[in-house]
Amino acid sequence: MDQFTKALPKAELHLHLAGAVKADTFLKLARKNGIALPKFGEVEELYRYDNLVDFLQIYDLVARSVVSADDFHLITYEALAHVANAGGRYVEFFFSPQVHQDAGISYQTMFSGILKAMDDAERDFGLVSRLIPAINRELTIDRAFEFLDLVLPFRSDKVIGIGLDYDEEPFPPAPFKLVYDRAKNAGMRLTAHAGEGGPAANVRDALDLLSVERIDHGYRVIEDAGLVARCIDEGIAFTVCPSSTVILTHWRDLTAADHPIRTMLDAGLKLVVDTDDPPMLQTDLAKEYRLLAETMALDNRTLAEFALNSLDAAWLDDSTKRDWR
Ligand code: ES4
Ligand code: ZN
Repeated sequence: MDQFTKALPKAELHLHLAGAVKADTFLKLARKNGIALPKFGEVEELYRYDNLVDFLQIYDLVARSVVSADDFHLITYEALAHVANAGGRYVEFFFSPQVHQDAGISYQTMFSGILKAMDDAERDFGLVSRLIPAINRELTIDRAFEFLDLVLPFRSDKVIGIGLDYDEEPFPPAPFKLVYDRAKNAGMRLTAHAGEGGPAANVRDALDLLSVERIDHGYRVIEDAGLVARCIDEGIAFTVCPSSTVILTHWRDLTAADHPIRTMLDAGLKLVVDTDDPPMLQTDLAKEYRLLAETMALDNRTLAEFALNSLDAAWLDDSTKRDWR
């Protein structure tokens, strides 16, 4: 099983860069850049939380420990090495420019370090990657438009889309409609976190108002049978993150008959298995496949189906996808 899940050619489509910083790298950067940390006895205690709000506080602290272009290069290169090690063949990953901006970092600094590491990772371990700057939905709509002003000049074959993340429960997708319209007109691909903390209506609004091409998490889609049928019909992919549900949501038991990932799978939705924040959730891509297989008694055929879905939902051109199969 270990060999099989690792060897499966998988695409990772839902990973946050600051959530992919190893604890010892976080400590090293925080020390170097004079970032004060809460008092901890052990390194392992840094990444301990049991809900999204507490998680996001540490996530922001990790992000604020990243200062120079070299720091951005380091965390990106390590994150991509980690994906490659778990058998990832292609990755589209999020990063949160606004938190770095608020720490006084320029967009040029962020993008230069990240983009160089993407090139280096492709050269060193053949891992192709694409970047998705994501809007922090907890900030204002004005800040989201400012995000576009600062991000769109970096749009390229590597910077291919935008996302919407942070705490969905108090911050639904609908107010971001005009922001997404503008990103789409500028040629950006579109995705958003929806239906994790918020209701099925947020999944529908992400599709209808934001025009997203896929949904990150999306668990609460199962509360609306009509919407489930529509998503199947339209082939909408959901990037689900098993460990993330166990640690950051109230769906803590993957063996439960009513875990939303189980229900989504049984309903016939197109699922892509992803990590969200690998070191911060003590996981990697192969481990997430394995975890689902073990807790939900899935066969290798189903795991291979997830891997095919990951390629299918990737924002790659069709000829690249054909070469890959
Ligand atoms: C995040 Cl909503 C959410 N979940 C996990 N990691 C994140 N990073 C930023 N937003
Ligand atoms: Zn996420």
